[in-house]
Amino acid sequence: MDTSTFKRLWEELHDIGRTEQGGYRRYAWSEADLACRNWFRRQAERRDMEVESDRNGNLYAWWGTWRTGEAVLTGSHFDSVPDGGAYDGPLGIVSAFLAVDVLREQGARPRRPIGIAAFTEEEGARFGVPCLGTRLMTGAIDPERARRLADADGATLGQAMEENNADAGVLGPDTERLAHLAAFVELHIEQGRALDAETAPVGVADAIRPHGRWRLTFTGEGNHAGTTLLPDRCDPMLTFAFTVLAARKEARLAGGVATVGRAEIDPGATNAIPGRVRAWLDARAPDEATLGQILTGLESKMHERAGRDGTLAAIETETQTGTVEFDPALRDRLATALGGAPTLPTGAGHDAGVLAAHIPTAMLFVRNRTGVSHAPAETATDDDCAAGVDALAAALRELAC
Ligand code: HGY
Ligand code: MN
Ligand code: MN
Repeated sequence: MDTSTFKRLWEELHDIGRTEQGGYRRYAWSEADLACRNWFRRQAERRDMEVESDRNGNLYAWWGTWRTGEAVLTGSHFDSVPDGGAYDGPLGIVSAFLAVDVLREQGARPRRPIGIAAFTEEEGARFGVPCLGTRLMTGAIDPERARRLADADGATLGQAMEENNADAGVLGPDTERLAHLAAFVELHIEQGRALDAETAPVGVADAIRPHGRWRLTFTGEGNHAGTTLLPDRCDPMLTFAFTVLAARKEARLAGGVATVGRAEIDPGATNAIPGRVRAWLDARAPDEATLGQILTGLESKMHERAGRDGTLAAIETETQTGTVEFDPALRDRLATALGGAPTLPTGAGHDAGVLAAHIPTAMLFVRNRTGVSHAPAETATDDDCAAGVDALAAALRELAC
């Protein structure tokens, strides 16, 4: 793939959902998401690929008709975390269209249908459940629960879909399409720096480490910041602050990671002791036992501290994903097809992680020299991205031609 060809298509998405700080705010069913969807449709039309949207709001472009065969699907997601980078998600979709171009320039005549997917709400940034589009597709979430998921303004997924003329009444498993998928290969920017150490532009994933999201609620007594004596306070902010530090310590001691990047303080007044603090914990570990150890240790220390603060603390699991082992035969077949590409695990969740329980699934990672992701500074070189397109074309050729 010629780097300038990659750059030209890549830059078509540059301004969609971009903030002044240079990050992206592309939330499911938002204006930015619709602009990405329209871009997707134009790319498909330019390539005479049939476009369809499934019952869950996932978009597909097809080279060949999937209903007749065992299709090979690639693709990723458009949506971002707040102020996320440009590459996490969109790189997999742009690379997929360019990989189709490479195959066609090579005169490939696929014996299987090839599809490109844009899965909805992978980050869970708007409705709180990551990989929502593939969880719905595979029956991993109750459609009624999904319909009622609400964003920060109280708008539900159902309402957001209806506003965009998408029928939220049909959300649910997509068994027919799943039954016609022989494999799914997702190309994604690496979220880490392992490939830089390997001096390899592209790697093949072997596993996704266990991870999850927990909602923390700390309840105390709202009161006056100036007139309430310290011994008389039941301040949930103290319990919250302690819990954030305890999460970090439990993770460090156990060999995992824990993050609290989002909190809501009620009422959020400078001169009032808060009545309630809600926060979200993201914890990940090399294995499920370690992840469990982090949560157990944290929960007991959190309650012990709440007792001292005179507050109440609660922890609720929002999503939890065990270790995902990608199909070893597919992993090795692609690593060989890519000339012996390195294989590596990831600590990041992906739609591929959801689909891996249903169909043979693989991921290709494109080198990220700084490892930064979920931040405006996320980047990959055009050369490495072009190498990623060639790798994806080779993978599709190996599986579909
Ligand atoms: O949060 C994740 O691991 C992924 O980037 N959605
Ligand atoms: Mn992400
Ligand atoms: Mn992603």
